[in-house]
Amino acid sequence: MKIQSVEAIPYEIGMRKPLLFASGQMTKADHVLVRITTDDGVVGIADVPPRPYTYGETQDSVVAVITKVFSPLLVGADPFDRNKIAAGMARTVGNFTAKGGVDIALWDIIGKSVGKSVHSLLGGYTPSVRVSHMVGFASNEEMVEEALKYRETYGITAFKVKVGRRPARIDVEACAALREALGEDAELYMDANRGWNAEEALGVARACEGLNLLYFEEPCDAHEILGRRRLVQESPLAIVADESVPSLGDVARELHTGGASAISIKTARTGFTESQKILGLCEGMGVDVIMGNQIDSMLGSVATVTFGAAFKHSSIRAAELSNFMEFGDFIINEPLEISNGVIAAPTAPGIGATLDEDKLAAYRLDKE
Ligand code: MUC
Ligand code: MG
Repeated sequence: MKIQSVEAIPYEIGMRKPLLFASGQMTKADHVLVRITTDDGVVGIADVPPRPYTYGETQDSVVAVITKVFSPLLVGADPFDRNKIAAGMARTVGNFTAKGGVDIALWDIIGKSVGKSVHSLLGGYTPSVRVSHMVGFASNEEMVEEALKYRETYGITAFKVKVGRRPARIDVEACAALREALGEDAELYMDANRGWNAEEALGVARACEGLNLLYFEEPCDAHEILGRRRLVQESPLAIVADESVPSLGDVARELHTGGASAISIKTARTGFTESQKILGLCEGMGVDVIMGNQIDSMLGSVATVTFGAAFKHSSIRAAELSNFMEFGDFIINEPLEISNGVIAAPTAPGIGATLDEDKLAAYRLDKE
C-alpha cells in the first residue's frame, strides 16, 4: 500500500460565541482538513487547528507546509512507516499542528486498513473518559452560567478557567464565584496562557489557596526560566506546562529544569506517535498528565478521546473535550456526544470518523 495523494483543505466555521483567553481569542475556526489517500482507496483524515498566538502557524502556513514540504515525503511512502515519515517531517522545524495532523491521518489509514479502531491499536485501556470544559473570559455571572449549563446539560463536573487578566483579582474572584456556584465537589483549575509574570502568578496561587483548585496551567512564560522555577517550587498549586511543551524534547527540558510539575498533552500538536512518547516519559517520572484542548473541532476531539482513553495514565484526569460544542457546525458524519460527564472513544475502524463531504464542500475556502 502506498500513499497516492495528500490534501490540505482550508475551511472556516463560525463559533457560536467567541472564546477569549489571555493570549488571544477565537471567533471562528480557520482550520485545515488533512486528507491522505492510498493507492488502494483507504482515506485517512485529521483536523489541524492553526494557532498563530501559540505556535506561529496560520491556516495558509499549514496548507503550504503540508502541500509543499510534507507531501513530497509522503506520496509513494508506505503509511505504516509512520516513524520514517515522522523523521522526515522532523527535518522541518516547528509546524507542530501540521505534523500532528499528518500523523493522526496516517494512524487513521492504518486502523481502517486493518479493520481496527486506533483506540484499540493504541492499547484500548478504557471505553470512555471524563470530560472537562474550558470556560473563557466573561463576567463572573456569565462564567458561572456557562459552567452550570454544561453541568446540567452534559453532566460535566470539571472546569478549566481561563485566567491571566489584570488586575489579577478579577480572575481570583471569578474562580471564587465558580467554586461557590459549583460546590466543593467540582474540579476547578486555571490556565493563564502566559498572561502574568512569575511573581504575579505566585500571588494568584496564594490568593486562591482556600478555593481547592487542582492546577495552574502556563501561569507565565516558561522562557523566564528563573522566575518560572521559583514559581514551581513555591506555588501551592502544581504548575502545568502547555504551550511551552509542543514536543517531546520540550517536555523533557521543562521537567528536567523544574519549569513544570504536570504536562498537558495535545494530540493536535504531537499526533499519536509523539504523544505516546510524552505520555511514557511522564508516567515513568510520576508526572500528572491532562489531555488538553487546542480549541479542537469535533474531528480534533475525536483524536483526543481516541488517544486519551487508550492508556491508563492519560485517562486519570478529566480530558478537555467539550469546546467543539461552541463551533457552529461540524464536518464529520458521526457526532461525538457527551453525557453523564463522559465521552466514548469511537470503536469504528481508524479514528472512527468519516467526512461529511457536503459540509466540507460548503465550508472549504478553496472552492473546487
Ligand atoms: C489552552 O489550553 O491553552 C488556548 C490557546 C491555545 O492554543 O489553546 C487554547 C487552550
Ligand atoms: Mg493551556
